[in-house]
Amino acid sequence: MSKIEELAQAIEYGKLKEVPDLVNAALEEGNEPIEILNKGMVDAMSIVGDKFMKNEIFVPEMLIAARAMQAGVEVLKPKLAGEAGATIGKCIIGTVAGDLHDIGKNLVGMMIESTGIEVIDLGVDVTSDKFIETIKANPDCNIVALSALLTTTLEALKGTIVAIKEAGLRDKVKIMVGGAPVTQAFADEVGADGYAKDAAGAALVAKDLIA
Ligand code: B1M
Repeated sequence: MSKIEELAQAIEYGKLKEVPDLVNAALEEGNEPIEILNKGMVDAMSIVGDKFMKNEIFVPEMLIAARAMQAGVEVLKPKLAGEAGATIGKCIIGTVAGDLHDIGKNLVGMMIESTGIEVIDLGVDVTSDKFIETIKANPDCNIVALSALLTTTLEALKGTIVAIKEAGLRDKVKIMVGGAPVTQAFADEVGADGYAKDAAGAALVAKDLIA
C-alpha cells in the first residue's frame, strides 16, 4: 500500500496521531503536496461523507475524521501555500450562518493567501451582520469569499449577498462563492462575481477579481 493510500485510510478512520507522519512519509515518497491533499485527504473525506449518507457512520465519526484531516493539512500547509510576496489585496472569508464546515474554507483561505492577498478569516457560522461590520472596518478590502457546505445554508449565502447590497457595500467589494453544493449557475443566480469548485481554482479567481 502506498503512503497516500495509508494516509487516506488513517483519515477515514480518524487516526489523528498517525496522520502527520504519514503526510511526511508521502512527501518523502516523492508525491506532490496537491496530490497528497486530493488523493490522501479530500477523497478520504468523500468516502466519510458517503458512509454518513448510508448511515454506516454518524456525526462523531465524521468529526473525528475531520480532525484527522486538519492535522494533515497543518503539515501540508507550508508546502501548499508557498511563500507569499508583497500584499496585493485583502479578502474577508467565512462560512455562512448556520454552517459549521470549515476544512474547505480553510484550504481556500490558505490558497488565496498564497497569491499575496491578505486574508481575514471570520470562521464558521458567520452572520451577514458580521460580514458587513468587517467590510466597514476594512475599507481596503477587495474581496468577500463566502463558503457553504449544506444545501440548507445556500439560502444564508444568498441572504448575505443581499444584505451586503442593502448595506450599500456591494460596489465596494467583489464577492466570490463556493462549497460543495454551490455551482456556477447558483453563483450567477445570486449575482456573485466569482465561483470556484476547489481551493486551487479559488486562488486563481481571487487573483482575477483583484486584477
Ligand atoms: Co457534514 N455534511 N454535517 N460535517 N460533512 C456534509 C457536507 C454532507 C454532504 C455529508 C453527507 O451527507 N454526505 C452533508 C450535507 C448534505 C447536504 O446539505 N446536501 C452534511 C451534513 C448533513 C451535516 C450535518 C447536518 C449532520 C448532522 O448533524 N446530522 C451537520 C451540520 C452542521 C452544521 O454545519 N450546522 C454536519 C456536521 C459535520 C461535522 C461538524 C461533523 C464535520 C465538519 C467539521 C469541520 O468542517 N470542521 C462534517 C464533515 C467533515 C462533512 C464531510 C464528510 C466532509 C466535508 C469536508 O471537509 N470535505 C461532508 C461530506 C463531503 O463533503 N463529501 C459533509 C473536505 C473539504 C476539503 O472539501 O469542504 O467541499 P469541501 O471544500 C472544497 C470545495 O467545496 C471548495 O474548495 C474546497 C477545497 O477544495 N470550497 C470553496 C469550499 N468553500 C469554498 C469557497 C470558495 C470556493 C471554493 O469561494 C469562496
